[in-house]
Amino acid sequence: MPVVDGAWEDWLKTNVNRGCTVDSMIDAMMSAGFDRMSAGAAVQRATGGATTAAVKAGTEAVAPERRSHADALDEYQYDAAPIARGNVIRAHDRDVRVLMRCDRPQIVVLGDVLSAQECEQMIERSRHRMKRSTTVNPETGTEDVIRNRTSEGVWYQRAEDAFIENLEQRLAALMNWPVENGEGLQILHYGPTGEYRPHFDYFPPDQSGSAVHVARGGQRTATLIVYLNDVPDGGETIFPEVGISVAAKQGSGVYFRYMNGDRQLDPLSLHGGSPVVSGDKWIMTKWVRERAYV
Ligand code: PD2
Ligand code: ZN
Repeated sequence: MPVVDGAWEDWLKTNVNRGCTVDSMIDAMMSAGFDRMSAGAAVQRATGGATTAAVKAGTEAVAPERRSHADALDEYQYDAAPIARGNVIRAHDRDVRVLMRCDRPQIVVLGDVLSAQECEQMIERSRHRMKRSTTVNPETGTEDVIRNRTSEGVWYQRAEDAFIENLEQRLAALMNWPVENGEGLQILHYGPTGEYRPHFDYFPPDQSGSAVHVARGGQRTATLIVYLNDVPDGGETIFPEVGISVAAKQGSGVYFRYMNGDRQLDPLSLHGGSPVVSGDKWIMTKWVRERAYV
């Protein structure tokens, strides 16, 4: 069983501050190999003694900013996601297959988003540009290197060249969201044991550091992750609130949407990249905003 080391302490602190539920943090720790007793004890220490019952009841020991997140579990209203219906989606220059859909949270697993050649090309052109990944500090808004995210990455400018521009047009058609609302593509590489512990992709509205990000293009509304290689063991994208795990298969992808038309944010969209057990893992991520991202 793992131990609650400094990295786990950081993770617990970040997630308590972000308003995660006690249950979701215990589930995420159990998915990582802790037993229920140890996970419960660590979460209880980190929350200053809040019990599951206290969070669910919204009573004692739950700070208001944390309670608002627990309450949101009941309140998020699922409206229609923009991604097309049907089992095959025509996405600009390619037919993409729908492999699985989940309604709550809104997740669509997709096959054939990129060809094997496109995946290899994306990896090869990124390999020499990789830098250690950062995470947005919720208090300051700055990009910090933290132990919750052990990967290296590179950002591409939107429409940086014809190859990137074509992929962006395909992803925009697939997500049915304007190409100009997309952030630049990000390529991430995880080595053995590399992981991205459970988090939300949206900017937490109650954290001061979010304002600077939301000012440019608004809130993030949805994410599309495309797997650029097969990972022999580990490296799945996990949704611990609903027990879904998506295996990394070259060319496949996972779309998930977490902001509805009323600007509510879906707490069930908590997700992470589980540790790579063997081999390595390359992904391409597209985050999209409410408005044009310029
Ligand atoms: O690598 C992943 O599977 C993963 C999981 C969760 C990536 C991200 N989030 C992300 O890039 O936001
Ligand atoms: Zn994420």
